[in-house]
Amino acid sequence: MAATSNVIFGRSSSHFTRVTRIFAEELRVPYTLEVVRDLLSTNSSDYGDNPALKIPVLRTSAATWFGALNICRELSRQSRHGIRIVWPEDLALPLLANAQELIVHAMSAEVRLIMHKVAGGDARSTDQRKLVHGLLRTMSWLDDHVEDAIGNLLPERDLSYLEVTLYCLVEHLEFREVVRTSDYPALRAFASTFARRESARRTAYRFDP
Ligand SMILES: N[C@@H](CCC(=O)N[C@@H](CS)C(=O)NCC(=O)O)C(=O)O
Repeated sequence: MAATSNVIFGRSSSHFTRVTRIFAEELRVPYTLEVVRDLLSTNSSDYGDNPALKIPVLRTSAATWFGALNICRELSRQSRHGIRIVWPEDLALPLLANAQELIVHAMSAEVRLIMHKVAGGDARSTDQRKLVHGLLRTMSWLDDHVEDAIGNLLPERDLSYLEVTLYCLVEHLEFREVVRTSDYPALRAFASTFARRESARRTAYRFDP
């Protein structure tokens, strides 16, 4: 393992944070998790100096990286483990590129729904209802296409950003009780296969104390 001073600012209950932790585990890159306790804070120093007030953030001895994809790429550069990763830009088929787009959209929609609730907003407002409709249709699309999408990923891969983000999304919808995943059997089947990985077991969602 490479000696690093990687600090991930995030939460054990956050899906974007979990994406980076699964990558760190798969890449065998050490890190510590600095828990961001108050997601309503408007002080960027509470978010590892991210001006967007978002997690995750990675701080290394050399630089700071904002956002899950940037962090995964930096972890991959640090890794000596030599695994084959499929990144979003490798997804040339519309099926795969659209799936990746919809997965990240659903993750962001979920964040907006949860933050709205945490801030005491009205769940029946027009924009929130549209968000829920879009999320449910997105989940149905993903359920219809997941088998085909996974089957079209490079067979020789060890890991893909698409699978890690999809796994973190599906588990998170259930964990935060945003959407019942029993309505999406193909997504459940995908998630239960991915859940067998050591990296998934070591990063299970929980609320930080
Ligand atoms: N584009 C960012 C999105 C990160 C994101 O939405 N993180 C959520 C937690 S999972 C967050 O910071 N929520 C607090 C907020 O939206 O105010 C990424 O890919 O990392």
